[in-house]
Amino acid sequence: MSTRRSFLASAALGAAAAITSAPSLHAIGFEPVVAGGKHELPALPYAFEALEPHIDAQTMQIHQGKHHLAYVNGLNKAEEELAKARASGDYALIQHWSKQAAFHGGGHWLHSMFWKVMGAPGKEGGGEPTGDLLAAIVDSFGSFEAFKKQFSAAAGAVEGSGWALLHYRKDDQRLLVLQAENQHKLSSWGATPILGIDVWEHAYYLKYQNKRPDYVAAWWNVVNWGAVASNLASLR
Ligand code: MN3
Repeated sequence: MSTRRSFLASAALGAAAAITSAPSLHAIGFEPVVAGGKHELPALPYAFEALEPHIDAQTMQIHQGKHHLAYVNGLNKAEEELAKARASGDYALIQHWSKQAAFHGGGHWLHSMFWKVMGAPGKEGGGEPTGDLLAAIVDSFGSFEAFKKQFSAAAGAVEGSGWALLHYRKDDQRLLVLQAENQHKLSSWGATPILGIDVWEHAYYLKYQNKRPDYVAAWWNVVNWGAVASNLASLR
């Protein structure tokens, strides 16, 4: 290898290392993490084992490090291919890659939100919402218990892979419990998710196997209500 080539190779490696070893607060939540025009995997705001015993470390490791990463890579690939297809005017390919971008983009966005709205049980996670968030929940659902029931039922009833999501709709200032199939289907325009639970099997199967309701019941112990409240505040 020539000196110049080995310099370029090590510079490229250095750049890659710098990107992956530089987690920042911008990596979490609604703010997209983009470097050099590419989406990046956000850092988890806690350790893999932080959500134990409700969500096990191995599940978190695979979920964030493999599944979420695949959505990030899939979104980057779809956007690249979409640009090429648009340049060539191939509308069949534009259609194909648009669908891929919606699926992987949905996965990237929802997982970024999902990590942020959880926290260590007994610390950031668990308990009940307070303040403006609690008032909004009571306003829209009657009580916190009634909301929990609706949300758990929505999570249990997702057909196949998907999410239960609490949305805020600014137009009428209401909170809505909605489902998403896969990462993006059943979206409701004008409403933004502020809390969500991933009920794809990869989110719980290692620990809970087929018992999705047990996973949903345990998940309430790791909900970070402070993060949900700040998601709501950012939309008010
Ligand atoms: Mn997932």
